[in-house]
Amino acid sequence: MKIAIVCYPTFGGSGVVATELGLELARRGHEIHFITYSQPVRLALLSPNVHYHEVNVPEYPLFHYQPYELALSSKLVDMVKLYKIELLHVHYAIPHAYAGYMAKQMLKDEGINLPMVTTLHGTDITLVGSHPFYKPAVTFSINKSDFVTSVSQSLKEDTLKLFNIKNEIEVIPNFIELNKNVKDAGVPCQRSVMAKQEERIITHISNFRKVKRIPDVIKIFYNIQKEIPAKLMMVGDGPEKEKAEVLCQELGIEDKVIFFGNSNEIDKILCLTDLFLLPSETESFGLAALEAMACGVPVISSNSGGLPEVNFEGISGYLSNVGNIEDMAKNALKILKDDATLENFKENALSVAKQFDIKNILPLYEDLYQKAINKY
Ligand code: GMT
Repeated sequence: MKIAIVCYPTFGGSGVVATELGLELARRGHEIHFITYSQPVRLALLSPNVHYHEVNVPEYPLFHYQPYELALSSKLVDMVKLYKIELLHVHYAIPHAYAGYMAKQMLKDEGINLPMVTTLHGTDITLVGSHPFYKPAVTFSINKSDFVTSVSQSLKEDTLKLFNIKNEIEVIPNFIELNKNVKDAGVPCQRSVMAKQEERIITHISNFRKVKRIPDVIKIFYNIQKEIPAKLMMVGDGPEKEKAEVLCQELGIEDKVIFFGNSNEIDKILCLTDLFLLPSETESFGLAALEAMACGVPVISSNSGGLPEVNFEGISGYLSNVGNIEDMAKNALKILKDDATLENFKENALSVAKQFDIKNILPLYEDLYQKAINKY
């Protein structure tokens, strides 16, 4: 199939899922066209099956806001005609499903039917999309998509609660490419560079937005390091990062916390990690937790949104109510207290991650694409 994928090219989970999906589809022989405003961060190599088309928005002083949706829908029309693209898959409803629908209509005018699949990722529904300023447009674009998927059952339920949806929503969970982590590639985990032999290594990876509850991450770690020797690795960048650095200083733990910024080498960090923290306010799925588990890292998370669908209580880690940092620290210590318990949780985290192997999930998208193409 010839498929156009529209996504955010940044470090966010939706862009990562879209990119990894496109790359695996290309490996399976499909022709993939990424259409977005810059090359997706996980898209290192282009190949005959993987194309990238940049959306440019010309600056004009009259515009207070530059019209990205307009440029995106025009680019979609041009690329669909040029490459004879058969299907459009948009990730994140705002504004991608809206621009996709406009492209569909423009193409229809020229006698071309372009089926559109929209994947809902989380904040496009729970945080941004349900804002009254966006709600009518988001409802419209979801209802006008040919097929709609959500990355968890919890997100599906939230969508049905928040919007007046007439379309079916199919749950297709996020996935992970196993056997790609550095241990399997024979690259040694350089643990000794990061911590002393006796220290446990704890990691958090995110976009450091409010929804991630970054101060909770620091406070959970603060409680852990009072009991056992430990280091915290904070990976990513965003609005809450500076405050987190200040909090570490106030708590006197700045020498135990390393801030990395955004990284393209997540696997190298996860392979030397003992425990992953994700105490988010809400998380439609929690891809970062799954990526950790795929590297054999147990997870301490909140129990909100889709997290219970990914992190299994007492097996791959533990889940607590949002904000209950005492419980999260207590559970972390339960996992970290001795080598045998930690080893057990590490093995279990990996086996749970295996359920989300891309090999199991990708055929669900392929079947849906075929249904969408057959619709016309
Ligand atoms: O994690 C974020 O805030 C970024 C956001 C995105 O759309 O890039 O992530 C959402 O989509 C991910 C991929 O489907 C999910 O794993 C995240 O749970 C979801 N984030 C939230 O719901 C807060």
